[in-house]
Amino acid sequence: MSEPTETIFSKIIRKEIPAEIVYEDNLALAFKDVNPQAPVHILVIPKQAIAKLSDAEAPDHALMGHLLLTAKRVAEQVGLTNGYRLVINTGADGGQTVDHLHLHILGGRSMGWPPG
Ligand code: DGP
Repeated sequence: MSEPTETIFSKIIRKEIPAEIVYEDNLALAFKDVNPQAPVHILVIPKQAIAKLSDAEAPDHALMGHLLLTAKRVAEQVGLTNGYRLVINTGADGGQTVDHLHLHILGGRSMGWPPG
């Protein structure tokens, strides 16, 4: 398991740099992706600095569930009634570029499969 590190998302959580926040509670934050890959592209992150999904452990069980339900709630909030895709890029082969666990909510268009 890697040590949690300071990332750009840590600064967004602390409101040290701006982000278009669409939802916040004591455990999670959701904000628009700066480089959207779909008409709606929102990131849901834990406030706790878990670097990646493969670092999550049994004590994070409830938090992981909270993140999924938060993604569902945010998707409803922004009107993705026709469906959406959730993506968790994990590690180098997963294409993860920011070492703070995040769920991508992608919507507003029909998604292809398989992903690249
Ligand atoms: P990933 O490849 O799964 O690690 O995705 C990281 C995402 O984070 C990528 O889609 C772009 C987004 N991102 C990176 N830096 C910032 C930032 O400073 N602000 C916002 N809103 N999004 C960012």
